Amino acid sequence: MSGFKAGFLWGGAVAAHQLEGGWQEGGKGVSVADVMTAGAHGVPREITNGVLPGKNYPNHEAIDFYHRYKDDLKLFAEMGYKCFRTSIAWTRIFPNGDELTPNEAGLQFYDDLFDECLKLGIEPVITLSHFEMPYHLVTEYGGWRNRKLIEFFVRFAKVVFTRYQHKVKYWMTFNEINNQANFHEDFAPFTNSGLKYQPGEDREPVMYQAAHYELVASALAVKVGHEINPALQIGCMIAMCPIYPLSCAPNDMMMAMNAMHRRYWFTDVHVRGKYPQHLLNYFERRGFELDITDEDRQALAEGCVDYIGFSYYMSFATKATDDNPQLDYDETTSLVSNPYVQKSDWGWQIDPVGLRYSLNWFYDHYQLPLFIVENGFGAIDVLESDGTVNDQYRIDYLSAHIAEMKKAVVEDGVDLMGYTPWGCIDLVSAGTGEMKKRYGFIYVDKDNEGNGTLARSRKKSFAWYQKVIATNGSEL
Ligand code: P53
Repeated sequence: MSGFKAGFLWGGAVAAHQLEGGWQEGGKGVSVADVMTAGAHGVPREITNGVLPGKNYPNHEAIDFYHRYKDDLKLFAEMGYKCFRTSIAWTRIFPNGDELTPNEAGLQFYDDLFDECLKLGIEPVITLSHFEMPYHLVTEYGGWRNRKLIEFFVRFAKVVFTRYQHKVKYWMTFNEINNQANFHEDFAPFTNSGLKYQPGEDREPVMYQAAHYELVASALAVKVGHEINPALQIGCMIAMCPIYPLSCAPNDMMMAMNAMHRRYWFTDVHVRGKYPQHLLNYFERRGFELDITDEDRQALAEGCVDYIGFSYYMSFATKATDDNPQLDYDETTSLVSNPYVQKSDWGWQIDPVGLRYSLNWFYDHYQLPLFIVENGFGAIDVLESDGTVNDQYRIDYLSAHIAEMKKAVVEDGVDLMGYTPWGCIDLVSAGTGEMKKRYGFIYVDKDNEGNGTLARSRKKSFAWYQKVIATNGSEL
């Protein structure tokens, strides 16, 4: 007995903008991902004003899944996937975001994609907004700082729930909605919310306002989704990096608690339909006056999610300092290196036990079913002359995480729906725009500059994961 329930959703996860390419095909509009250049570890991606000549925009072609998905899905089926998590590119359905009627060619593309999945016995798991909102909503409306976006998002959600309700049961609204807790950098505000800040602007209240509108939009989408079809399971999606105290000094512990409050209150609103008191007190102390109406409060209360989807890659650590008497958490300055764990080449702390801890943390707080919709190891792979990739380090990472996941289920009693490792086929990194930060079981021949044949080949981890699924997690 492996401990995972029958029908456990083993699979893999991707996002439209990171693999589809075809950025102008089928009437697709420009998304925020289409105006981001390639960066590297320590070199941020540039967000350009529209698509400029001579720049390298890795998402435009990505790995050309748009044309190759049938073959890629066959490889997923060969691994035994029960489900496949991807997103619907909002710009294929509403190219500018503010149209009244959807683009039929975009809708047809996802019909075909989902049909192909179902034919292979693979259940689609769909994110509505995964770092790829229409760029037009940024230039014309200022992104999610504008209340109008609620209406646009809910229209989009309604159209796709209605169209795909008999093909897609599992949905998530906003990918890693809490990334924007990291508001001092430009990446998360832009990818989460289409926010561009003015120089000197007080970023923090803008982030809270944008997140509020998204949470209202999410709640309205959950409500309308259940009205369209009560069988739909609609979840939230949280980037979980549990934050440990660097020591057991009481103030380090309080610092870690505050940090968790500041990074994970989003889940409280999604699950409980209201703001936690600590955050309302924080708004008051900081003098943030946000546009939160009674109607919004009602919407939040009526659109609670069915499950919690989350990503897990790493844990964080923090400590109290004398210059921070309120023990406020600032994601840019408050994190410290954890001396007990190793790091990836991109500085991500490798901590399998943190996954067990996270599963327990979520379940203790919310008692909702959990779905690990991302986990994985971004690494530099070497394609051998015989076409193989010996990615034992990826197998080591994933098997250690699955072993901890199993303890959370078997020993701790957590209700876990499924597990979809990130980037099950190599794709464009969200954070850096690189190809060389690879996560896949399937290698894609393409480099950071965009050269390569786009040919696919099975890595060593392919057969390993196939066996994991075949044995329902008994053999790691
Ligand atoms: P990349 C930061 C922290 C945790 C997860 O990330 C993150 C990020 C943003 O970089 O993103 C998620 O590609 C996200 C995916 C992304 C994946 O993790 O930067 O949902 O779109 O590709 C891995 O290595």
